[in-house]
Amino acid sequence: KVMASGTALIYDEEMTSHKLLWDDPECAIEVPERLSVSYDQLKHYSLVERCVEVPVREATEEEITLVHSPEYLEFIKSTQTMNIEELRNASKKYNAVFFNTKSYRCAKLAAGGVLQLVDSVMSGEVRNGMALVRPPGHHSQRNESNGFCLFNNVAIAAEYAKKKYNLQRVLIVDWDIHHGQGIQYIFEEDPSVLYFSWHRYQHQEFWPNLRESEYDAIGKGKGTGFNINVPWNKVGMGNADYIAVFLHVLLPIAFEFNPELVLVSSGYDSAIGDPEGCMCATPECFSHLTHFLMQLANGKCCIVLEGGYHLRSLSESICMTVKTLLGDPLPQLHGDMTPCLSAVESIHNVRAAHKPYWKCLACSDAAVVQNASTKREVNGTVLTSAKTNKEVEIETNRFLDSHMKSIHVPVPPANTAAAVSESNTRLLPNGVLVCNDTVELGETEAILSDFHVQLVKGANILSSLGHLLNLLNKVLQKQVHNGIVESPDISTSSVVVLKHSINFGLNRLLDIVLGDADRNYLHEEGKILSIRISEKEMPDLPASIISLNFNEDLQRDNSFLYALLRLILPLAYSYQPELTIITLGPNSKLSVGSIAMMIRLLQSLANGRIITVIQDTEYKYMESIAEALMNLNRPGIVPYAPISKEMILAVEERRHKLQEEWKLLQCSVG
Ligand code: X5A
Ligand code: ZN
Repeated sequence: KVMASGTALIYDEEMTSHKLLWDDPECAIEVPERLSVSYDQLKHYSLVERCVEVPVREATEEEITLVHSPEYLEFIKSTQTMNIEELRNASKKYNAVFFNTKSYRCAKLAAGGVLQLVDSVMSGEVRNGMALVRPPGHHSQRNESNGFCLFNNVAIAAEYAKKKYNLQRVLIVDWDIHHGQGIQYIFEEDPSVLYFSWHRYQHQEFWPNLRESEYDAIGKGKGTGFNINVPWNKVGMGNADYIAVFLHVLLPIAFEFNPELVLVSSGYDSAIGDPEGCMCATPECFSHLTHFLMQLANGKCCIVLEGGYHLRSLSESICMTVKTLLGDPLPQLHGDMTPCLSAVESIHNVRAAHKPYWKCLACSDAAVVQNASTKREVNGTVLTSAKTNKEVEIETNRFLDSHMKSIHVPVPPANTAAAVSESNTRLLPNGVLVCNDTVELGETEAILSDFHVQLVKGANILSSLGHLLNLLNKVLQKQVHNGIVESPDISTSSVVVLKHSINFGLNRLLDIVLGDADRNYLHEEGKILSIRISEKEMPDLPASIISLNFNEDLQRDNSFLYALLRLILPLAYSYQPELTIITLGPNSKLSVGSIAMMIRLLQSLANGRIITVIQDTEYKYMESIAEALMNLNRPGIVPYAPISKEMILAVEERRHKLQEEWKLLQCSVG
C-alpha cells in the first residue's frame, strides 16, 4: 500500500463575506481579514503552491443535522432574508454572535470545507491538511450559536467521518484559548470521540465562565474518561507550558486511545499577542504541537481554524502549522523551557482526575516533596501586562518582525543522506541521497588525530569513518537535514561524530545510545547530554550520563513510548540540542516501529538535524529508520499493549531524580 503524501489547503474568499454590521466591541475582533491576511501570508512564504488546493462546498442539511437540531438549522437559514433590525435581534438571542445575510452561506461553506478536508485525508488523496474557514465552530451547540460560532464545523466533521468511514476512534484536539464547550456537550457521553481542550480559565473568571470547563469534567456515562480539560489559571502561558501539557497529558492518553483520525480545533488566540488569550506561545510552538499530532492516526491530521485575533500572530502561526504539515524541519523553540507553577498544578490535577481511566497514568505522581522556590511563576513577558490591545498589537508585531526572520530559513534541498554498504542501499526509500564520497584518508587521519584517542584499529574502520565524516559535514553545513550511517564499530563512530561536531562549533549535542554500545563517554562540559537505554547496567558510568536500564523486551511498543514521552522528550526539550546523534547497537530489544517513532519524534528538535549510527549487524532497522528520517509515515505503534510496571518504575524513578535540574520533567506539585 502506498503511503499518502501531500497537504490539502481549503480556503475560499467567499467566507470573508460574513461580517459584523453594527457596533459590538465583543464581536469586533472576528473580522474577515483573519482569513484573507492568513492566506496572503501563506502565499508570501510560497506555501500555497506547495499544497493541494481543495475547493470548498456547502455542507448539506443532512450533514448539519448530524449535530444540530432541524429547528436550529431553520432558524439560521432564516437569517438569509432578514433586514438589519431583524439580524440584530437574531444575534441578541445568543452570547457573542453576529449575523448578516451571508452568514448562513458562509457557515455552510465552513462546515462543508472541513468535510472536503476530511474526505481528502480519509481517501488517501493527501496525508493531511488545513482548512481556513469562518465562521468558527467549537462554541456552537445543538440548538445554539455562541462565541462567534454558528455550526460546529469540527463536531460535524467527526460525526461525518465516523459514519462515512466507519471510524471507531476520533481524537479532537482543541488548542484554541477558549473552551470549546460546544464540542464537549456534543460528545461528552461518546467514547468514540476523545475531546481534549486547554483554555484560559482563571478559576472560572474567564469567558464563557463555565463550571464544566474545569479539569474534573471528564465525560459522562460511557464517555467517562474521554473528555480532557486543561484549565489555564493564569495568563502568560508560553511554549514550555504548552509542550509540558502535550508530553504529560495529551500525548500519553492519545497514543493509548490510538485514534484513526485527528481533528484539530485550531484557534490561534492561544498565541502571543492575542487580545483574548493574553498568552505567550510563539508561532513556532504550533509547529511542535502539529508535529506531535502527525505521529498519531498514521499521519491523518485535519487542522481546522477556529479563533485567533491578532492578525500577524495568527497568520505566522498558521504558516508554521502548514509548513510542518508539509514536512519541513521544525524551527527550534528558544528561551527558558521551564513550565510555570500554575501550569504544573493544572497538569497534576488533570492527570489525577483521569488516572482511573488511562493505563498510562497509572503510576502515581507521588507527592514529591519539592522546594516551591524552584518552581517558576508565570512570567508572561511584557506582552500581557496592563496594556491596551493597541499597544500589545504593536509590540507583538515588533517582536515578530525580528523573530520570524530568523525562522523562515531556506529548506535544505535534500532530506536524508545515507552512507551504508552497497548491499544495503536497496533498503533505502526513494529520494535518499546515497553518499559514496568520503573524506580523503589523509584528511580523516588529520581530523582523528585531533581527538587524542586511540580510535582506529584497521583500514576498514578508517574508510568507514571517511564516509561518516563526509556525511556529517553535509548535515553540519545544512546541505541535508539528517543522515544514516552504517558502521562496523559504532562506539568509535559515535565518538567521532560528537568530537567533530564540537570542533565544528556546536555547543549542545543530544547523544542517545541504544542497546550494547560499550564506549567512552566524553567529558565536554555540558556540550553533550548522553542518554543510554540498555539492558546492561554499566558500572562506573559518569554521573552526568542518564542511564535507563530494564530487562524486558521492548517489542512491547508502549513501554518504550512511555519512556519517550515521559523522560526522553522532556529532557531533550529542556536541553534544546543543536544536533541529535542516535547510536543503535546490537541487542537493543526495540521493535522497528518503536525506533521509527523515536526518530520521528526527535525530529522536532535541533531543527531536524539527526545523525543515526547503526551497527552493521542491525540492518533490519535500516529501512524504517530511513523512512522515518525521510518523514514518511508508516503505520507505527499498533494495538495497545499495556506498559509494563517495570518500565513505569524505571522511568518514574529517573524522572523524580532529574526533575529538579530538567524542569520539563515536572508534572506534580509537592
Ligand atoms: C472562536 C472563538 C471566542 C468568543 C469570545 C467571546 N470565540 N468573548 O475564539
Ligand atoms: Zn477562541
